[in-house]
Amino acid sequence: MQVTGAQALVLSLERQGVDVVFGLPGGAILPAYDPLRSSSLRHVLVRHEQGAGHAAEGYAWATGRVGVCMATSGPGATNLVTALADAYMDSVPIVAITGQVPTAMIGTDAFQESDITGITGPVTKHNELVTEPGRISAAIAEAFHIASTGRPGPVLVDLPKDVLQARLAWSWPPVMDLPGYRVPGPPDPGLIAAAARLLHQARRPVLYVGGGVIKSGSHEPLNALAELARSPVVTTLMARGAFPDSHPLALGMPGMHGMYAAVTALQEADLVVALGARFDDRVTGRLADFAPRAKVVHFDIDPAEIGKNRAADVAVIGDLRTALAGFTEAMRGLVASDGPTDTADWVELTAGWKRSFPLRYTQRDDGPLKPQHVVERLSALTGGDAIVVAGVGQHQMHAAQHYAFTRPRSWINSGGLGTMGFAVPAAMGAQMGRPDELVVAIDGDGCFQMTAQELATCAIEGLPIKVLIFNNGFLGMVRQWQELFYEERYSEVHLGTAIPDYVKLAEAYGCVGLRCETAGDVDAVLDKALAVTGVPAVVDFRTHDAEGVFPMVPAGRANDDIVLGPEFSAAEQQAAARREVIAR
Ligand SMILES: Cc1ncc(C[n+]2csc(CCOP(=O)(O)OP(=O)(O)O)c2C)c(N)n1
Repeated sequence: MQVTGAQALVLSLERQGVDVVFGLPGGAILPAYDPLRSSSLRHVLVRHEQGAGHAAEGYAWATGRVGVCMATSGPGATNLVTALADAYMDSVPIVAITGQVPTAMIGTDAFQESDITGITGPVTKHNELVTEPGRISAAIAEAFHIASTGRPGPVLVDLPKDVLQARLAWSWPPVMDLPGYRVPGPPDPGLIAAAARLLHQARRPVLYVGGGVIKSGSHEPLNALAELARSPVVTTLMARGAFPDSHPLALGMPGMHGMYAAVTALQEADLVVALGARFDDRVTGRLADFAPRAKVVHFDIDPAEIGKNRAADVAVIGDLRTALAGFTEAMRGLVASDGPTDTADWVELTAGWKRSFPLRYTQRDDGPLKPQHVVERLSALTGGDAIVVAGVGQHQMHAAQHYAFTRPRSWINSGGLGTMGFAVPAAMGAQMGRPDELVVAIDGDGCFQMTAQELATCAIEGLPIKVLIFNNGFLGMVRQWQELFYEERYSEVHLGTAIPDYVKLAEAYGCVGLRCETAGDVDAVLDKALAVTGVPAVVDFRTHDAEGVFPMVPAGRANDDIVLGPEFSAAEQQAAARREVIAR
C-alpha cells in the first residue's frame, strides 16, 4: 500500500496502540494533522506545548503506558523541552513527535527551524531526525521500544515536512535496527543470593524504595519481601504509594522533608537495600554522612546508577520485578533453613521514633487555614484512593507527607527536575488515561499560574479534574528558604492572594470555581468540588502564608542534622538528636 509519510506516522501510532495524543499543530507538522482527522487516535488540543509534554507524562505515570505528545518545529518543539527534561529525570516513558523544516532547508536558519535533536540530546533517552520517509515506521517503533524498556524515558522523533509529504510503501511491523541499545538481561541469581544473605543477617535493615518499584510493577513482591524480612520500609518522593503508609513496617518518606523515623532509620541502619532508587541528594543529604554504618545492596535496571553516588556491597542489575521475586524466594529459603530474621528490636525502635516524632502541625478553629489540614481532610474524604498530582514547592511536600497513599500509581509529581507548572497538565493526562478515577491536582499559586491555561483544554475535553490551589500568596518554598537561611530578607517571593481572582478565572475557563478560607469550611468545600462532574473544579484555598514544611534537613547538611520544626520543643529536638523514644 502506498501512503504518505504522515499517513505512515499515524498508522504507526495506531499500531503501537496509542489512544491519545496531546499536541498543537503548526506549519512543519501540518501534514501529520490531516490523516489524524480520520484516524482512531484522540487528539487533545492543548493551549501550550509544555502542557502537551506534561500531559503525556501524567498519562504515562497513571497508566504505565507510553504517553505521546506532538508539536510543530521551532518554538513548538522548544516548548516541549522542559517536559522532556522532566521525563528524563523521572524516567517517564513518553514519545514526542515534532515537525521539522524540509530537509533541503535544514541548516539555513529557515523560518521556525530549531535543531531540536541537538537541543534535546542531553534530556532524551534517544532522539532521531528522520530523513528517509521509509524509516518512519521503524523510527516510531524504535521510539516506543526505547521509551518503555529498560529504564524508561523520553524519546523524540523529528520529522521534516517533506518526509511527511513523501510517498512510501507501507508495511508493519518494521525491522528495528538498534545495535547500540541493550536492555539488561535477567538478574544474576548468585548476586541475588548474596543480597539475601546480607538481608537475613542484618539486625537493622531498611528497604529504601524508589520510583523503580512502581515503574516495574513490583509493589506486590515488595510487600512480601518486607514482611518476610521483617524490615522497615521507606518510600521516596518518587515511590509514594508503592507500600501502604498504613502498614506497620512503613516509615514514610525519607529525605530533605522526610519523616524523622524514615530519615533516622537510614542513618542508623546496618543494611540499606535500595530498590529502584538512585541515592538522590534530596534523600542522602550530605553524601559522606549518609547511612554511615550501613552496607548497601542496590537493585537497579540501569547499570549507570550502581556506585554513582554510593558504593554498593552487592549490586543486582536487571528487571526489578524479576529480581524481587528471586530475592523473596532466596529469603524464604534462608528463613526456612536458618530461622526468621532477628529485627524485632529494630522494628520496635523505628516504630517508637514514628510515634515520638510524627508530622505535627496545629490547626486552630479560628486560626489561619493550614495546608496540611486540607491534605489530611482530602485524604480522609477520599479514603486515600484519589490519584494525587502535585506541583513543586511546599504544597508538594505537604501532599507527599500528609496524604495516606494506599496504592501505586496514585501519586504523580515532578521529583527530579522540580518543574513548577507540572500539576494541571499532568492531571489532565492522568485523567485521560484513567477516566474513571478521581484525579486531584494539589498546586501552589505560583505553579498554577505557569500552566493554568490547560484548564481550558480540560473543560473542553470534559475532564473533571479537581485543582486545589494552596494560595498562600507567596512562592512559598523559596520564601521558607529566605526565612531560614537569609535572615527573613524576603526578595521577590510575594505574589499576593487576590490577583488573579481564581474563582473568576476558573469560571472564565468554563470550570467550577470555589473558595475556602477557614478550616471549618474545608470538608464542605471539598465535598462540593468532588461532586462536580463534566468539567474541572478549582478551589482557591487561602492558606497560611507563613507555614513552613518540616521536618527539614537543611541543604548541604547531614541527615543527622534534621530539624523537627517549630511544633517541637527544644527538649524533644534534643531527644530526637539522641535517637530516643519518648512516647509510647
Ligand atoms: C519552573 C521553575 N521555576 C522556579 C522554581 C524554583 N521554585 C521551587 S519551589 C518555588 C515556589 C513555588 O511556589 P508555589 O507554587 O506558590 O508553591 P508553594 O511553595 O507556595 O507551595 C520556586 C519558585 C522551580 N522549581 N521551577
